Amino acid sequence: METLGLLTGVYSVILVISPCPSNYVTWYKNCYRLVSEPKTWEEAEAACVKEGGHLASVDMSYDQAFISGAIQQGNTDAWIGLRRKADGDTYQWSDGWPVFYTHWGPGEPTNHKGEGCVSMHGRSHFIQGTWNDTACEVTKPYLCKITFGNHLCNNQ
Ligand SMILES: [Ca+2]
Repeated sequence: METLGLLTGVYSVILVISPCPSNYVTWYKNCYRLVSEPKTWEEAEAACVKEGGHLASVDMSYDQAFISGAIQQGNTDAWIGLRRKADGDTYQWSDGWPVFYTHWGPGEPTNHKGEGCVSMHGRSHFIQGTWNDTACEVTKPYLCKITFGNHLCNNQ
């Protein structure tokens, strides 16, 4: 009974106080914000970390659908949190999630040298919502994600 009371209390707090900062959208225990000011991938990740999150990871297909919708609100491609590791072969999410799911565009990732950062195509692209590995130094809008209840995911 004590546990039930505690849980009821916790849920009440969640219902009353949104766990997301006011400029974020809440979806499935995560907060998302599309930032239109273009930054390089690393600057964008740093800006998201400053707000208590990371560039958005896409953990499953329903995340892909939501995140693609969020990015289509802007005009152009936007950075997500995927980056190729230094070994050149595998990718990792900046928030430490394992890479279970990918949604590469046709022929992607092209794996050109120096193009290890991943953006999602915006609505102006014919394959909107698909992923593209591109040069990390290019500046793009970006999507931050804060996972509430678990801010301790600062894996590198
Ligand atoms: Ca590419």
